Amino acid sequence: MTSDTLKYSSAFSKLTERTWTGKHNRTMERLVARFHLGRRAYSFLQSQREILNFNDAKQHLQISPKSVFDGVTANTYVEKIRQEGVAFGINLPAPMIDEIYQYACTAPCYGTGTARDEGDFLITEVKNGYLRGKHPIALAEFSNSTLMGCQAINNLVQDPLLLEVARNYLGYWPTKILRYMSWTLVSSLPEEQQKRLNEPVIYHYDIPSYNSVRIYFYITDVDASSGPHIMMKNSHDKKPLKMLFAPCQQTDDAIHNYYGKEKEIIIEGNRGFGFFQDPYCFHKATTPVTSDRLLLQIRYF
Ligand SMILES: O=C(O)CCC(=O)C(=O)O
Ligand SMILES: [Fe+2]
Repeated sequence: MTSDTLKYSSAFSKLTERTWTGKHNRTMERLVARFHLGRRAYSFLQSQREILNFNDAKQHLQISPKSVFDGVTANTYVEKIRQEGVAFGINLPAPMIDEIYQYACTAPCYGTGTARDEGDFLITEVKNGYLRGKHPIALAEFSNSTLMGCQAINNLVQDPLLLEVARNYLGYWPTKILRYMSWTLVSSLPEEQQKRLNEPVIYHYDIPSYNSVRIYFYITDVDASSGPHIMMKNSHDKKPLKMLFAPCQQTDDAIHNYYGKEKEIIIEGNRGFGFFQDPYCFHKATTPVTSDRLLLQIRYF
């Protein structure tokens, strides 16, 4: 063996060992998961690991006996996410929406920019785009641990239908699940400042892990003027090389020029409206003009 071959074979065995043992190497993860093929390879390795270790695969998950979503089957969503990077047609029951909304009004959240220095605050302390009258604010986020205090969200995390979609899309039972919720707030700040305070308003794709899928639920009504989520259909598995090797953020022009504006989906929906998404697609938030938007996400890894 030449010294180069030795180098490559040792790098490869390190990668497979890390993947199999679950040891974390973020740089490797970001490199591998950038590519559709890298994510598929990871899914394949995980699925093999499950076969060898069957009883353990979902031991860490608490799966409810009954889904809160009636009359829907997981594979319709899975196929759609594969084809387009997104799947619609799932709605939260009204009592759950109320419970999550109430929780968001009374649980601590945190801001970005100078608002971050204030630590935790309640959303009722934000008025006209300012926290406590001093700090401009465009995004307020809830941590996974804060959201663990909301029973409705915990029920969703254990929902068998959502877990089945995640399992069938990823090819293995999720090894980690995170809750995330955010308010995007009406703001009259200049666009550049909004981008600094709420970075997801810039087109981007996420590389949260070797593979991942998400469910999003609007908890407030969302129309074109109240901060709809926007994404580019099919971009989860179709990216030009120059975007794959560039930072994850792109300008609107670059995205529109490559994919075509007609492929862009502006996602509007009433409170309770849900959709699955592959986070490796190009997507972005928008700043609401008329009313604040509350969005819940469950992220499967
Ligand atoms: O708030 C949104 O609509 C998008 C958020 C986002 O890009 C993310 O959570 O990765
Ligand atoms: Fe994102």
